[in-house]
Amino acid sequence: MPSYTLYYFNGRGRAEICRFLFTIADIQYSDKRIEYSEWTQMKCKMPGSMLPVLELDPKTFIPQSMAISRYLAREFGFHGQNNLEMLRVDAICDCFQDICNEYMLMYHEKDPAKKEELRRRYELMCDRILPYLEKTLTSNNSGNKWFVGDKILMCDLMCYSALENPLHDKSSLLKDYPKLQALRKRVAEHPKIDQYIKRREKTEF
Ligand SMILES: N[C@@H](CCC(=O)N[C@@H](CS)C(=O)NCC(=O)O)C(=O)O
Repeated sequence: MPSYTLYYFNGRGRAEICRFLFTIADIQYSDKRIEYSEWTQMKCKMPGSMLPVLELDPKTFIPQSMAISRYLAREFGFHGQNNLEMLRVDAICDCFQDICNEYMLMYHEKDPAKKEELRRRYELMCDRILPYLEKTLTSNNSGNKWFVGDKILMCDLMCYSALENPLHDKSSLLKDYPKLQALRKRVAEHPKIDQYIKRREKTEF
């Protein structure tokens, strides 16, 4: 097994799904949290000048949060049992990621008028995607277990991690989506995830 180092800022953000995967699979990794003061110097050395980046063995640096998390999910057995299951898992994860991307654009915008416009875009995205996710979840085991098959997979972890910041912004975000709410609770109650959430550093985003 390679040695893993995950580089990201000191926040949950786009890296938290990778941390969840390491946690649930019980795999050791080095969680390198970069201060913004270090980032200016480090930026040009990272592929694409962005984070998160996964270092696999010394000096193999891979960017893109979703590519990294899919790779980890496949390596650790949390991406589904066949190509069709993986397609389903990917589609669900990309839906959560679309919400996450729109949220982050809005969150980082400083100009009040532009922020308002971005909020509208973000809310439209939620209104489009959350009903689809609720329906998709309900179609498997009446929505009372996991999104795909009978085992917790990366898409279930995404339901927790990708919605953390949006729920912090608006705690009633899932009021019309009881199955998604209950799924998040099941994920949070998984013994390894529960321990991790209790112990992890409290960060702003
Ligand atoms: N599509 C990429 C986006 C990566 C990205 O935008 N990362 C931001 C942090 S969330 C970043 O590196 N910002 C630092 C900068 O732009 O200087 C991914 O999902 O990993």
